Amino acid sequence: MTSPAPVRKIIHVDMDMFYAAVELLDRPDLRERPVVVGGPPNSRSVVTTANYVARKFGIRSAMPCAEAYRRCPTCVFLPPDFKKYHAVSEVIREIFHEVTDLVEPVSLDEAYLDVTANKTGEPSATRIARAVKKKILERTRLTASAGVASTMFVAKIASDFRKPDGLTVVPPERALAFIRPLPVIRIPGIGKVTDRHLASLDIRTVAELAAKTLEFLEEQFGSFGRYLHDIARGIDEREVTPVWERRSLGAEATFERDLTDRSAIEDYLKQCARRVFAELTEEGNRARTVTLKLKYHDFRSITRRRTLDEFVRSAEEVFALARTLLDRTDAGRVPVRLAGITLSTFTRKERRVVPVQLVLPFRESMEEL
Ligand code: TTP
Ligand code: MG
Repeated sequence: MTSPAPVRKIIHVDMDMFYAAVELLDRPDLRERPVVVGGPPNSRSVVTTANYVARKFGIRSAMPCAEAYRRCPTCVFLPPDFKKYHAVSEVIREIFHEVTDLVEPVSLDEAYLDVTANKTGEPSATRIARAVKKKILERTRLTASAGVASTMFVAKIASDFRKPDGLTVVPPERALAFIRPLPVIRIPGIGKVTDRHLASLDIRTVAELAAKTLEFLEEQFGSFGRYLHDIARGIDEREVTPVWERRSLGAEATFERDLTDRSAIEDYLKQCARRVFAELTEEGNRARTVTLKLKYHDFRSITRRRTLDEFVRSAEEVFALARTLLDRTDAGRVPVRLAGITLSTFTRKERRVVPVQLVLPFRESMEEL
């Protein structure tokens, strides 16, 4: 007989107002001011993030900068500098890997760590999380929030529970009590649309979701229904998957208002391309496939994809490809509510062993090794 797997100990770490916090390191004079990281207010770019002072005005990620300016004309707009975020991201990843190699980065500022067995000899995930936060503060002068739980989704919700500089620990026996009163929108993967759909069914809290049967949820939400059913019961068997096993990397945003102006969509895709390419490089990964995703105003989702023979080499190239893919959509004619870019068909740099004597036709298959 095999003994049951030990309860997992998962930490989710997420930096506080990441891009803004990094910018404020260089501009401490702006600490008490509302600050947005994004293009100038008279451009069509969107807010990447805002500091907590600006959030009091209702300013959020993916909101047009013009709208942010309307809400808060005294706001300071700083242009994003991905090199800086990249550098900080590297530092925090190093800290994570001092604890465990079971690290799954979600973006430059966010990762899951499975510390069930770890390199530190410390059995308490709470103490490890505290130590990680302390190291991050010491080495980057920035704060992070962390959540500790036995499943990935509860750890993620927990890290967001008390921000900034928070630490929320949810022991397995308290997980259900912790999630049940929460509004369903707090469940990772539930956006405004699903939230509205659930509200129309009188489901507003996780407890109300848990009262529904699997059949009912599958009927309403298709395959996503199974996820909702399990999550509401605290079930999440996903495992922390280190980056080299990851298959794709993407960024997307739902706009505040549907966009019909094609160049406004392009502006957002340009930001997206920079972000995903920075993260890809950060991971030491390379990608050959660029996928453009759009959701039209009527919630129709479409994807357009292109796989190259060579790796994409720059954010500019990712953007150029996304733009040609955009030509194959109705963008500009039909209002668009969401856009995003995903990179896939990865090969790790280190693993790309292409013997020089091989002639070109073999190259494709070799790159998959
Ligand atoms: P988040 O962790 O979602 O946000 P945040 O770190 O700014 O704030 P919080 O304290 O609530 O965690 O995203 C991390 C960074 O990713 C963020 O600083 C900017 C970037 N980003 C975008 O560029 N566009 C987006 O739509 C989102 C959500 C984030
Ligand atoms: Mg964050």
